[in-house]
This record gives sequence, structure tokens and C-alpha cells, in this order.
Amino acid sequence: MEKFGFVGLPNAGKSSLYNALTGASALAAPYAFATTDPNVGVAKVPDHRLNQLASMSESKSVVPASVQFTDIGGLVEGASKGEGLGNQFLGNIREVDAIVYVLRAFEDEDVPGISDPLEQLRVLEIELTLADLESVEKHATKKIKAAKLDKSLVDEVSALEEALETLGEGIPLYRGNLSQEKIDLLHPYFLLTTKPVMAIVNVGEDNITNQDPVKKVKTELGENSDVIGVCIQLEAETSQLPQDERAEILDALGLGEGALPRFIQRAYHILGLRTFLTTGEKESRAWTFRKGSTAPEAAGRIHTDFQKGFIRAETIQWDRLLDAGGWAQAKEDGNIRVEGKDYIVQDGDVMEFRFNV
Ligand SMILES: Nc1nc2c(ncn2[C@@H]2O[C@H](COP(=O)(O)OP(=O)(O)OP(=O)(O)O)[C@@H](O)[C@H]2O)c(=O)[nH]1
Ligand SMILES: [Mg+2]
Repeated sequence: MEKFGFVGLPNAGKSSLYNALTGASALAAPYAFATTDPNVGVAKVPDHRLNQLASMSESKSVVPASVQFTDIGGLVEGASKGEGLGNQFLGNIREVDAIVYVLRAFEDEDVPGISDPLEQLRVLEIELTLADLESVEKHATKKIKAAKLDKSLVDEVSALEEALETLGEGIPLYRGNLSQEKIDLLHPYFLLTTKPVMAIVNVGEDNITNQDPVKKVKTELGENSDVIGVCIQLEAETSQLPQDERAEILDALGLGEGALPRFIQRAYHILGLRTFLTTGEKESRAWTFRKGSTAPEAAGRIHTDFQKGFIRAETIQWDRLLDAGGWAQAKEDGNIRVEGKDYIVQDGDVMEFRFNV
């Protein structure tokens, strides 16, 4: 399962966010490094399409997609040189597929630490960038030498050189101009700043409707970045309540269903994950696949036999199926397409696979 990691300064609210998502009670405390070993949890991806299909099919069970997230210990200035949890911390970040910066904007005298989200972002980015710079420097000289004899290394060396230049200017690679091809060539070096990032700004409970800190971070990370304001404390406290009570309280505060469903959806998306659906009386289910997967690859998410023995897929977009009112009707109307092994599965496709084992 794909996973993303919460990265932030001590007391930013990472463990509280973890608790809000899982309803768990990991230690959240007003002192630095309350978390040392990472907490790992799973969140269901909310999907209204799945719910609509399930009620169309009167499915007995409904299974949403899920993603994994890791609550990592706090990072401090100098982490790249071993300060605080240092190397252990950076090792934890290496293992995730995407980074969620948790930036504190709430003010609370009883909780030490800075409340300026931009200042925190600066510290986090510097530490990750320095760690990457060190990794690249370590490998670049060797590779440049090797490339003199082995011409097949030319592209990799040029990616390393470009990374070196960007990182040397203090710019994380996700902000730099490296092409996706070059980023892919850097894969063997397990860098941190080649991972996709998003940010959560933890706004105070006395300031929930103030969008300023969120806007500032978005401007800094770029207009296309994913930045979400969440009052983590509130969401964590209400996560212990039954679903309907929680919804009522959040709604009364003008927060709708809360920020967490939107957050999970965005996180899923930036990981390059997409959903196809299956639906029937027994079960409606959302399945995760990587953007760009072919029909047999997607079938393999259900069962390896489906991939090995793939014959063809029958498919229709979820909303067209809903319009038809059911699979049989859609088929009669000629709206179910038959696709072969080269078909690139689209987000929101409802699939049935034909296979032979
Ligand atoms: N007032 C207020 N307090 C908060 C908010 N979010 C978190 N806190 C408090 O801040 C303290 C630190 O929160 P944690 O979730 O433990 O922070 P962390 O990022 O996991 O910290 P480390 O594990 O030390 O890196 C706890 O006492 C929380 O109750 C918030 O939105 N408002
Ligand atoms: Mg913590």
C-alpha cells in the first residue's frame, strides 16, 4: 500500500493529526520529540461515487480504497547534521512515497515552538535539501569518473549534475526545473525532495476561518501546490465521537464534514493514485491503481490470476452507469465498452474483467 509521511517541527500537531485520522490515541504532548518511533495507520479514502454505485446495486458490503500514513517524529534545525532525531528521522522519511508538511499556525502559550508556518517550512525545506545535497555529492564524483569509461551513464550523470546545482542553491528538487525523466534517473539515490509534497496548515481553534496562513504557504509552494487548512485539535477531539455527532459539531462550526476527507483525497491524488470501481449485489468496491496503468495491470490489483489470464475488460464511466440504472441496462443500450490489454484505465471507470486461468 502507498504511504505518506507527516513531516514537521516538534509540537506542530502531527500526532494529533494522526489521532484525528485514525481515532487512535498516540501520544500527543506539549513537549518536543513526544514521538520517537513512527506511528503507522490506515485511512479510508472517501468516495461519493462508490456510495452511489453501492446504493444502485444494493450491495451488501462497501469497501473503500485506503492509504497508509506515518506520523514521524519532529524535525529540528540541524537534523541533516544529526541534531534531534537526525538520521533516524531522515530514514523514516526515505520510506514514504509522499511528504505531508504539517505546519503550525495555532498560538498556545502552553505549547512551545514557533507559530509562523512560513518559518517552519523554511527550516524543513533546508534540512531535507541539505540531506539530499550530501547524498548527491557523495555519488556524483564517482559517477562522473565512471561515465568517462561507460557512456551509458551520461544521462544519469547529467541528472546528478543538475540536481547538484539545484540543491546547491538551497532549492528542494520538487521546486526545481528537473524533468520527470531526470527525476526518474535519480531514483537509485533515495532522495527526499524528489517525492511529491503537500502541506497542512494547523490553524488554531480560535481562528478556524482565517485563510491567511493557508494562502501564504500556497503562494510560497506555488499556485499548483496542495495546501489545506485544518484545525487539527478540533478534528482530533471530535474523532472520538460517533460519526453523526461529529458531523453535527463540525457543521455547526461552519466546517462542513471537516477537512480530513478532502485532505485524504488530495493526498491520494498527489501520490499518483487513481480509482476504478467494481459493483454488484455482493459488494461495491474502490480499487487503487497507479495513473497510466493498463487494463491487465489494474486487473492485477484484484488478483494476479486476473492479470495473467487477462482476456478483455468491459467498462463504463461511473456516472453513465448510474444514468443507466444498472449494468444490464447499460449493456442493452450499447454503452458498455469492450477494451483490450492496451487500454489505459481511467479514474472512475467501472470494470468487469474476463480472464482465463
Ligand atoms: N491549542 C492547540 N493545540 C494544539 C493544536 N494541535 C495540536 N495541539 C497541541 O500541541 C501539542 C503537540 O501536539 P502533537 O500532536 O504531539 O505534536 P507533534 O507534531 O506530534 O510533536 P512531536 O511528536 O514532538 O514532533 C499537544 O499538546 C496538542 O494537544 C491546535 O490546533 N490548537
Ligand atoms: Mg508527535
